Amino acid sequence: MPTQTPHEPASASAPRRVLITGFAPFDGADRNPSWDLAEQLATRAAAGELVAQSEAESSGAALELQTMLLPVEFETAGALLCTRLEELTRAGEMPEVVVALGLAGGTDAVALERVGINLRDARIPDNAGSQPVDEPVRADGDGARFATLRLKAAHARIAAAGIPVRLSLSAGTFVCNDVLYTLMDHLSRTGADTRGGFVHVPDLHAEQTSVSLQQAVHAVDLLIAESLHAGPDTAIPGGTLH
Ligand code: PCA
Repeated sequence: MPTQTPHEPASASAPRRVLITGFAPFDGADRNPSWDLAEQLATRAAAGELVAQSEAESSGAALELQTMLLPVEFETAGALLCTRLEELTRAGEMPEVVVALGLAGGTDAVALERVGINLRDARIPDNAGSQPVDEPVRADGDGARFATLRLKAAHARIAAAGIPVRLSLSAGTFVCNDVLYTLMDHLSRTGADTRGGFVHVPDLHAEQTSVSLQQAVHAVDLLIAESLHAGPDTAIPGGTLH
């Protein structure tokens, strides 16, 4: 009889696949907490410690979490993610959930991004020296693409865990917005049965950070757990008046 690790489910049903992306450092920084967060999630998954795992395993399936490091470059970040998704599709290993992570310096809460817009307007050059101003992400694309993660259900759960969190209506106009727009555009055009979205985190390594790395790990874990559930998001008010 083959030996089983404690984290392997008893049944042989297909794994629940999740892809997490994080970014390389940019703007002169020597690290990007979004990548540290992705790596922490992978470490915790390997140890069988994620809430998303215990919820997936209760339905008899293992959770398989992959990570991918993205460059902070307009021309390559979204394209590399799409190429990876195409490869996974060909291999029959398309993830059910894709969560892209990025740093939003100077913020004080985990931001669950609701929308990517078809606009590039860079205040600083990206890591390839490119600084597009008022250009579309995709010339023939729709104006906006919406995240399909269960953001409101996740928001409620993350807030209940005491972690600073907000629903956000703008991921900015730099490379993070590009990746969110490109991801959702790809999923929509290919008709993939995959939920996708983006999370901005504060500088988790700052001395005075309002969100610790461990809190951010827990927040994204709860977002994954919620997003692996079938059905529409919870219909609770979460918009803004202005
Ligand atoms: N944050 C930037 C790009 C990479 C990152 O981590 C952004 O918010 O666009």
